[in-house]
Amino acid sequence: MRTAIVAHSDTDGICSAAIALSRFPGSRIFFSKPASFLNELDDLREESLVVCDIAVNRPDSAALAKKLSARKVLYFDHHPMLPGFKKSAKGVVFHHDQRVSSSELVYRAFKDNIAPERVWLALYGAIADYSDGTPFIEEKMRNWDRRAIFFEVSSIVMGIKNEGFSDYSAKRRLVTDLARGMNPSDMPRLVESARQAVVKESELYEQVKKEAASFDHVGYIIRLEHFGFRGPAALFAATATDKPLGVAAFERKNHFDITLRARDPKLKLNVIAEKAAEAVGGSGGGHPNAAGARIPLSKLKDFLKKADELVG
Ligand SMILES: [Mn+2]
Repeated sequence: MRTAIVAHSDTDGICSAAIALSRFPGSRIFFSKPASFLNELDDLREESLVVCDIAVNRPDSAALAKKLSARKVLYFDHHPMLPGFKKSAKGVVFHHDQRVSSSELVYRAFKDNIAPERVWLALYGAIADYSDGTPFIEEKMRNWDRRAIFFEVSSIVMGIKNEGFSDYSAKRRLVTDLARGMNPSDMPRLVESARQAVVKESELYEQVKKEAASFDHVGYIIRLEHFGFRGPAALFAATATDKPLGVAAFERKNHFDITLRARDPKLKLNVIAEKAAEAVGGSGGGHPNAAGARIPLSKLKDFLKKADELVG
């Protein structure tokens, strides 16, 4: 049976896909997003699917459950999932745990059938997704030089922020090479790309330091150029204004794309993003420590005020 691997295109998704490809060599690799996954499924002719790190989009969940039930599917995810989804997607095998990265979930499922060194991919994906504090990952980290592991993680996390590695075909090549046992630092030009991204990120900090504004509890920055640095932009907005919550708002054609990060680990950013966005007619969500929202263009101030209230 032919297998397709469908993954989120961030480092956790790439590492998840590479572990899955080690398990099912020859599979085709696709990248997708929650909002487009339902439609993109129609382009896949494979009967068997391994889905990695793709959150279920709430409005699509019933239709998605139905489409997935018609195939043989292994679904690995760590995003919040509607309780009814797992039941209605009959026959789909779920590996779902919000406390761990997708890479950890995929590795644990396939570890007995792949090279033992593929555990590195689980470590890279987990660290990239800020999910390396789990008992499983902590135990595995003890076997290796954590400084070398972090070098590899930085090479891929920062490297894919630049053009040349940010498109799907470049990422598909990374998945293939990682599945063959190459490390991020072995990939031609990836380390140099990561270095350039680090330079851009420090320029970004200088810009945020100059331009960030704030409410009582929220530092924010709008109209930044580097869309690929949303997380750091939001975090730097909090740091530069000395506030617990940071927001970066990117103006798109018809809406603002908002990213939230916090310096205070107690803040539940997915809850803040969802409530503040819904209060202004938008939508939001994500993880407790990394969240985002999409809101109407005219509602930025209202969104920020609401987020400010929710923190205070
Ligand atoms: Mn993930």
